[in-house]
Amino acid sequence: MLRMTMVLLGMLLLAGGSVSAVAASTTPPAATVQAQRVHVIVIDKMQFGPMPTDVRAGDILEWTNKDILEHSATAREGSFDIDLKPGASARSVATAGTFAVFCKFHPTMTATLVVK
Ligand SMILES: [Cu+2]
Repeated sequence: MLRMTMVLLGMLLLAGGSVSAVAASTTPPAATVQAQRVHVIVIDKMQFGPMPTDVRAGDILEWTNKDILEHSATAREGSFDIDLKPGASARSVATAGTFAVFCKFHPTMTATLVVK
């Protein structure tokens, strides 16, 4: 009976050890976690506001339309096309490249977005 108790105790200890090892391995190392930054781009008075100059791939772009007209943030090569009702905001995830951006409804509204 004592022998059986010792075996069970040993199994419990092994189980406990493996559980804590799993928990430790699922915690990502701090160095691999990179902050996802948010860049706000304001559309106002029929113009795209200043484009952020420090956007990295994976960052969030938040497009905000302050006008009383509907606008869009549309990439000329087609990689994104975001409709923005008056007063609306929408988010997209930046991908690397240089993008000619325009508004579908007012094609004279243009901007250049650079993502590193
Ligand atoms: Cu527009």
